[in-house]
Amino acid sequence: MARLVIVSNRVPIPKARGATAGGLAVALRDLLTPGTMWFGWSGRLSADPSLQPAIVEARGVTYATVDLTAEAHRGFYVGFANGALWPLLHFRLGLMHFRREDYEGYLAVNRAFATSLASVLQPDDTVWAHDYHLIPFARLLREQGFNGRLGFFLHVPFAPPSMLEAMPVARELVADLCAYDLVGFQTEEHARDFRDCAQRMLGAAVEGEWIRLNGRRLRVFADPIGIDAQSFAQEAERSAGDKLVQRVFGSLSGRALAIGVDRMDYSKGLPHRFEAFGRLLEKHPEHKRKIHFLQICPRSREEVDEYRKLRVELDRLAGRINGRHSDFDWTPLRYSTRTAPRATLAGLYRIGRIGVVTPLRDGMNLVAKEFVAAQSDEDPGVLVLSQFAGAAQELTEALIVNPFDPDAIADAMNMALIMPLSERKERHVALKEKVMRTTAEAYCRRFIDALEARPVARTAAVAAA
Ligand code: GDG
Repeated sequence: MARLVIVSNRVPIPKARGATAGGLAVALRDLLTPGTMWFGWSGRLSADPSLQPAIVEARGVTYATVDLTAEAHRGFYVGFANGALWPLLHFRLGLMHFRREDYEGYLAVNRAFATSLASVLQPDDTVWAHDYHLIPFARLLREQGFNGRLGFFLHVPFAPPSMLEAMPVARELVADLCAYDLVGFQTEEHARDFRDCAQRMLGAAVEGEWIRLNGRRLRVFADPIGIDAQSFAQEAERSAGDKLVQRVFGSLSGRALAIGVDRMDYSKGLPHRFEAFGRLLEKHPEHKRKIHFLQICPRSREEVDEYRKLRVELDRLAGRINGRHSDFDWTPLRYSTRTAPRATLAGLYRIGRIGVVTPLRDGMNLVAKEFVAAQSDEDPGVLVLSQFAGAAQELTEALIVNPFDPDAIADAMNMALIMPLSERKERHVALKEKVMRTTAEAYCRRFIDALEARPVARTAAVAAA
């Protein structure tokens, strides 16, 4: 059987120090069977990195990584990927800082990755690249002589042509994505936006899910990501009894817990959410002293200016809300920038009466699915979910809100607090059924099956191997 090679910006080598709380490692866990390779950046900066990847074997999986220079990392990761592409794809044109030299750096790192991977690739390998860091990767790997199957999945949203055109190299990016054999998006809306871009910017022909361009055909489809719902539900049930979770439970003294869990990122709508919680206490003073809001938001990408500014803003907002509403023995908003262990997180969701997931724009949002999976069937909490999270396409029984409207979020939180048990159960049964069905395993299987359905036309060896 052909080997699967996963490519992503960061490689989560087991037990690596400083592993981040990102969703990718969790989502792809099922693919990490013996024989698989995972290739990408080591997370290390060095002055003169070798293109020969460093190899670590763990449980039959090969982790192949390369270092980057500080300068390459700055242009590729801080500058172009997170300073230009991320804001663009999250509809934040005002935060998009495009610099041509960053784009050149982005291409250079993709080229270095392609050269490096080609040196360890076999001709019949199947390559699956992940996310906006690797848009030009397929074209550059093809230039190295690789003719095997190449798939790409975008974890974040895509933009319609009118928005994407603000990016000076939009055409190049769309053309580069067309060099893959299969391109997956979180929702049909994002897939359609991409097909529209290919049609409008490149004159590609679109037939259903297929794009025809320069004599090639590629498939562009929606493959919503999920979680390992069964094991997460078990983890939540187990962890609800953990010491730390019990300490939090005890500290509630019978009050309801509203919980939010997000990387500290401006796409997650945290200031609006804090504002909404303040509004809830103003508009519905009957909930005062009866609710605690816990926001867990591990710090993220602090090398990018906007993320540092967000932290300052959240500190200010949390101080204002607590200053205005707290009592000597009640602090309404608790907010922690520490990363919680996964088991603790699962237990905290389970004791949550409301899960507040209100990103301004999000590819999917796994927290919404985790919150649902963690609930008890007898006394389930209520999910308040942004209409602009990909998850809202599936989780329609949540209380769906416009995340730009703090009053609407406050009203939904009020509704969640007063919702009768029978309605909470009814919504939960429907949501849980979906989360249990659209798992990470189903997501991976759909993508790999679609990729392997593509015939390998040419069998030329990898030139650089
Ligand atoms: C991108 C897309 C898409 C968070 N804090 C802690 C912690 N987390 C975990 C959550 C969840 C994951 O991180 C975050 O996943 P999200 O989906 O919510 O968001 P992104 O990181 O922005 O992920 C997103 C995703 O890719 C997958 O395709 O859904 O739209 O933006 O699993 O639980 N985990 C632990 N401690 C924390 O403090 N252990």
